[in-house]
Amino acid sequence: MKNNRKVALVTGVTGQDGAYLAELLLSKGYLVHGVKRRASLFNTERIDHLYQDPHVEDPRLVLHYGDLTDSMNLTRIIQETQPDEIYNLAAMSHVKVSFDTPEYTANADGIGTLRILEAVRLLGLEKKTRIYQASTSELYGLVQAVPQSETTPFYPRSPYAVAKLYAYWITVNYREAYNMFACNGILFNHESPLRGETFVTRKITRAVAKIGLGFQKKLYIGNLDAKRDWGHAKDYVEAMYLILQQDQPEDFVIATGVTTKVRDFIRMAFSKIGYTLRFEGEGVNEKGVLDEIDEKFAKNILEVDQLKNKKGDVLVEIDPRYFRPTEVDLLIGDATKAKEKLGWVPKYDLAALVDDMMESDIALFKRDFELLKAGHKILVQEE
Ligand code: NDP
Ligand code: GDR
Repeated sequence: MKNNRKVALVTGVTGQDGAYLAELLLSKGYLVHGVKRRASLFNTERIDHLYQDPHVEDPRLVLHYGDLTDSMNLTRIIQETQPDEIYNLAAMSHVKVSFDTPEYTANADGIGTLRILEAVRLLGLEKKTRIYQASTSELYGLVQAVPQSETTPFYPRSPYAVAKLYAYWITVNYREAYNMFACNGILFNHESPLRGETFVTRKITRAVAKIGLGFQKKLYIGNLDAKRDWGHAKDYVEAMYLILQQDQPEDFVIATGVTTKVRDFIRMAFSKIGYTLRFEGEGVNEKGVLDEIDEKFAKNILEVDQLKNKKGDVLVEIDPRYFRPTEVDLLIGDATKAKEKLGWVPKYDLAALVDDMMESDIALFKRDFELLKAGHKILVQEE
């Protein structure tokens, strides 16, 4: 604590959750230290609104160059900052990419967590510093039981999830072995206007916003039938904070308890630009309402490859390059423990999340459209 201010160290501060969490902690009066990787560009877009000139007296947000793969660097930062709380959010967080970079993912996401725990222990900070580990619903992987809670067995299905499994258990082990206040938040998917552009929800809202504005013709997508429990990142960083404010260190599932297919997220996003998306093979009942899609037929859609809107344009096309070698078919979380013990109450449901993301992406591309009209060359890159 400095000037009676609590000190937090946030790894992954340039990411979606890091940005929302830093904002939350600053609003609570914390001094926030963020670990940022060196990149050839600034790469601070998500936290630029929080930026403070490092030359000001008593800054409240301080960035440090660092990397989860560098033990000495992490140890030095922890020694210098003497944090009351560490939020370990840094990770190679893309499940599909982890199949391409499995060793790196294991190093950063798995051993990276060990490096932090061990640094805290070696520095003799285990009684002072509380640690939050960003665990994930990907741990559940191949469905063992639903809804998934703190007691559901894990069965990871990707190099990412296997690395996070190590991180989960080493966090539990350090808590039990050294009495450290180290906790896992097992967070289900959470999204926002700050979500990385290659995760499915943001990819969809960007594409749909651009299709609506006439910038893009089609959305290329992978598995339409995966089911995810999607919440809003703003709600989820509140839970991270609450987990570290408890009397006892414990692990918590954070989820909405509602699961939705990728195809239905697409449908909701298109409805925001006034399109009723009809998936190939879907009928319309006598009230003009789309029939529920038949599960057997849904499988065929992957072969048919096309989804059509009412005018018959193909707006969404399956591209197998987005399939994963092993998929997680169904996630639906049970956050009863978090609701009861943390008093955690999410403010956003899925409809409000889609609204927020669509409004933000439509505004973003309208601005790009103005720039184009004014003669600026802009590159809007998609996967
Ligand atoms: P992002 O991908 O948006 O952010 C990841 C952050 O980690 C970025 O700041 C990134 O830096 C940083 N990072 C990546 N590799 C390293 C490294 N080797 N050393 C230091 N920093 C690194 O992820 P989210 O914000 O969505 O997620 C935060 C955490 O929560 C992650 O650990 C993720 O695995 C986990 N999680 C996320 C969920 C979600 O639905 N969002 C659900 C459950 C868990 P850079 O900007 O330089 O790339
Ligand atoms: P996920 O998120 O793998 O659940 O991991 P992602 O948004 O990448 O995928 C969700 C589901 O959508 C399917 N899908 C596609 N996914 C992507 N990225 N791109 C596509 O074109 C596409 N088409 C279909 C996927 O197959 C999958 O079933 C996220 C990350 O934030 C992790 O870090 C975090 O741990 C988990 O959420 C909880």
